[in-house]
Amino acid sequence: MERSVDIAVVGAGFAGMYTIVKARELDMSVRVFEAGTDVGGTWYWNRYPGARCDVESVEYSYSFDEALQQEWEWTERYAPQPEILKYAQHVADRFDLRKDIQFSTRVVSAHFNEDTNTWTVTTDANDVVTARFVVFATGCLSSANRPHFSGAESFVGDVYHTGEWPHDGVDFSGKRVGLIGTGSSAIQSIPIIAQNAEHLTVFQRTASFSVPARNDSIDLDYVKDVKSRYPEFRKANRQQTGAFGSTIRRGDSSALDASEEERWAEFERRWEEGGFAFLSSYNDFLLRKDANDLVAEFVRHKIRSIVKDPATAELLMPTQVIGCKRLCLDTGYYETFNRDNVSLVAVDTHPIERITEHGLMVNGVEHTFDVLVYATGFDAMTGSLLKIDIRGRNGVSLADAWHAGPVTYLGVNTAGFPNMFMVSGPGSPSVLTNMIMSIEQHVEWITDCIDHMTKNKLSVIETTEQSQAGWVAFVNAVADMTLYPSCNSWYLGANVPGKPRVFMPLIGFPTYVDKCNEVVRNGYEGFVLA
Ligand code: NA7
Repeated sequence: MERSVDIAVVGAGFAGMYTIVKARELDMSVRVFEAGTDVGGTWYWNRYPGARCDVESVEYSYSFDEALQQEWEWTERYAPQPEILKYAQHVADRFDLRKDIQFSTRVVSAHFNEDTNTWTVTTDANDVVTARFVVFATGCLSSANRPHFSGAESFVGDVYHTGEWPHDGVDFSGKRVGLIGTGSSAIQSIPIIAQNAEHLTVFQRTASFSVPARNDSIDLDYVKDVKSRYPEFRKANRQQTGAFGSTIRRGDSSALDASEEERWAEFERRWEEGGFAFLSSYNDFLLRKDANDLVAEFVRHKIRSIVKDPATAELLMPTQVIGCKRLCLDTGYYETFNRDNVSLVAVDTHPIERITEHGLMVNGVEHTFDVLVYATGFDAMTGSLLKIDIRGRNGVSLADAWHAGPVTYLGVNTAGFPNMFMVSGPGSPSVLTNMIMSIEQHVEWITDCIDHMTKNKLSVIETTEQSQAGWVAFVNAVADMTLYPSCNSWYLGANVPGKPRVFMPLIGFPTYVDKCNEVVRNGYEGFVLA
């Protein structure tokens, strides 16, 4: 392998893979480092039972190659993890991407050298590579959050984290399982683990809102229709706030303007339809608390009607604003609590005290099990970046530059870190969108920028403190117009103790794309090029 490349990339998920495609178009050398043994990123690691995408299959895929999108066949409305991983592997084969990827290699540091305007990237395999540009394609949900509980080492059984699941699966039959967390990963895996295990005890700190996914075999007539107009379909999706769901009927009036009967009938229809369409019946659920209360109450009513034991139903009742944490889509989640082999333990007012040899203690009571599953989520958006020793000008570390929370301009660059790009970084729409659409837009913007620099013989691009301060203020001002900041979500970093509380993603994909394009039209306004 070359010791010097044009572009060094960290991560071979969908972002890293597409960066190879674009770098080759520019005739630039590229080296991708990937900790896993194959491509796929998030979908390589998250192999827990029931893992599946919550964006529909025909949308959660690359759009950059017409032949690719025509030839690939999805089998379900929402693709399961193994199928998405196969898709990523298919793309790697089709475009011969693996020859530019070094697998089983974790990047440990990336330092900017001010004399040469290059980056030196080092890995745990003792590689030292010099690159003109470094692209962090490290993913938003890739750094597992493992809360520290005292006594954790004393537990004698097997321990798993949903985001780092063993490749050959886990057989829970005959086992008593304890599972911590009730976010999306838990809500997808609980129904399946419950079918397999002797007993499942779920430890819930905050009840989540979940609506039926209504996953099914894919509708082949729908696929045929989409494929007959794929570019147009993609364009329509890119015009949506979340870059997906152009086929969702979106109500354009306030929930408060409808009569109670109309509203209830509409909520019922959406509940039957399944998926994120549920929150699109009216236009103000994330803008007005009184509108939000109406739809939240409908879900609570559903929980009461599904869960037979009133005390369990009461515990499962979410109290926060619906949608301010990502809405979960499930298959039989609430129904699972009607099983005799499933119990629910609240750990909100009485948090988990400690882990013991055979279980864990809550409120002085020991709950015992053979296997412990952490479904405790991720150090989202910043975790994977801050695990790497990234140093920019004057040897300043990214961790120091971001000590009060991540600061970026457009979510692609941060002041003091020249020629460094982040794909779907904090401050970009990323996790609030169909990630693959966001990834394509970012990778294209970044590689166009690199092309511009090469053609104009420029060696350095970096944003300024002023540009990023303005951008962070803008991201927060947009969030503050909504109910998003009202609960303790990972969007705010609230799930990781000690993490600065800052709303990280930008709401509104189309406006963001317009802004990125305007920045380019104005000669990379907000950046300094030299
Ligand atoms: P989430 O959504 O962050 O869920 C993690 C869950 O773990 C959540 O219920 C947390 O409760 C719980 N948790 C975290 N730390 C603790 C401690 N210390 N004690 C008890 N419970 C804890 O992660 P997921 O993996 O489910 O989903 C992440 C995203 O992936 C999801 O939004 C989709 O976009 C796909 P909390 O709510 O913080 O009280």
